Amino acid sequence: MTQTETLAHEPRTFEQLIAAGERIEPRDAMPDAYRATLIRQIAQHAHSEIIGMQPEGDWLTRAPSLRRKAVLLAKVQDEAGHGLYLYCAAETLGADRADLTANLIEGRQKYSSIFNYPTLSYADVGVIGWLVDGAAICNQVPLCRSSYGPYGRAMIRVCKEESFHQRQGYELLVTMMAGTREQQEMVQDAVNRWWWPALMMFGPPDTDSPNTAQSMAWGIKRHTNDELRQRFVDMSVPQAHALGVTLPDPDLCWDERRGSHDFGQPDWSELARVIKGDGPCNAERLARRRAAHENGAWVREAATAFAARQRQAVVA
Ligand code: BYC
Repeated sequence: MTQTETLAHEPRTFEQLIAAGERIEPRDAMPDAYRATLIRQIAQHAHSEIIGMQPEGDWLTRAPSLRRKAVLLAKVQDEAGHGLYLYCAAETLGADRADLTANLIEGRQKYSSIFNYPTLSYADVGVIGWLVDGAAICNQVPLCRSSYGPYGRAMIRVCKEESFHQRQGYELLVTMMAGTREQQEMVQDAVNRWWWPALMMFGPPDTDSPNTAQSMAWGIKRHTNDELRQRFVDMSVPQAHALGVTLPDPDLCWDERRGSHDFGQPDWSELARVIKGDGPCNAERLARRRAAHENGAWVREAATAFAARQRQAVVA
């Protein structure tokens, strides 16, 4: 066997796989910092999906028709499923699911700022679908090509469902905009309240984002926060126009030279406050998650006892 043939069979290093644009799988060696960054991002993402059930879940008992209730129920259940795919992806990195939950409810790990704002009317359900799921799609479609295999594969399934979520939101808003003046005003009011928080979902500006450069070098993130924010604005402006609503930004205008929209900056101090736990609903969201965890203790105990009994039966 020649030396070249021997080398061809040697497993490639982490750096070689990343340089070749190939996926890292759980069995592959990886730097501790890569593993830690992925656990941080995937855990935050999973927590966001689970906490993200609350703002819309609040409207399940008040949906205006059986059809709207069935659609909303399906969407909220999908978010639970997304959380589960993502917790599983984190487990492939050696994270313990119970630890991740403890980190969330004890405030050691973050979740998306967007879910710390209240839902004040049924128009909010439509606007969350349109803008929040729209922002999530912009952010998550590139994550389907993330360098870590289990994360990228989970994202493919999540994105398919997010696209249904966005359409149901937009369809609800189209219906309301064809309704009474009061309904149209409810939609505009919801857009005014959610537009800036939706822009903040993409994270701080690139100049203030400590993690982006390394995450891009490792192929975890494929675009910077500002690139994705720009993509979202360019996508949303014609949709707002078609809907007949105004986006609450006096600086929003088409820049012929760049072939993109110029837009104003969100209040970055507000994002910092909400991330630190001082948003309108942070305390309420975490309290509800903590209560759900405590109320579910008997289910976990029963499942653990059942699994132990099954193992005993196999041994016997
Ligand atoms: N909120 O260096 P940066 C959904 C943190 S759920 C809170 O730019 P990175 C849905 C950031 O974690 C969608 N924290 O960080 C569900 C970092 O803190 P640490 C959720 C934020 O990671 C239900 C620090 O600020 N999507 O769609 O490179 C119903 C510095 O930031 C936020 C995801 O989780 C924020 N907005 O980039 C409906 C997507 N922004 O950890 C819909 C996956 C930043 O250093 N995650 N921080 O202490 C990502 O793409 C990236 O983690 C981010 C941040 C773009 C969010």
